[in-house]
Amino acid sequence: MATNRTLTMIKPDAVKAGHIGAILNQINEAGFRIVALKLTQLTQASAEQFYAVHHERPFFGELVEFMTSGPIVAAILEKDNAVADFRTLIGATNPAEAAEGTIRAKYAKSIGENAVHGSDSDENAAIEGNFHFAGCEQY
Ligand code: FUP
Repeated sequence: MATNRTLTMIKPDAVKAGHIGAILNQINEAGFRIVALKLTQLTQASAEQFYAVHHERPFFGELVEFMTSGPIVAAILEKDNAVADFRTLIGATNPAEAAEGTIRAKYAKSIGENAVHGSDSDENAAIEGNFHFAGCEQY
């Protein structure tokens, strides 16, 4: 079933650099409604679970290390066509290839430390939203 929701994380690099407010503002200005929001930190086990699809990739260890290196902001966002529109808003995985004005072009340091996550499908948006938030935390 298609939904109008996506899951984002403001990653440890962007939180450490003080970009939470600017990134949430850009998300709001782009027309997304915040359904759920929290500052939290992934554990080794929860990061490995979240990124299980990448388990065999050569960058998996670095990815888990980075994502557990400090707090993140997790949020569920709602908008028509949320998954695709949010991926447009954040830009390419590699900030060197991200379109001008996108969140990754503005705030990401590298392909590994790339400021934000965005779900890649409606199915994963639902899984990832429920990974971070209980039903009673989703408004
Ligand atoms: P994206 O959907 O744009 O977040 O990108 P992917 O699902 O392909 O990758 C998930 C995360 O793995 C990225 F955010 C950063 C990390 N990654 C690397 O560190 N190196 C790579 O070559 C590709 C991804």
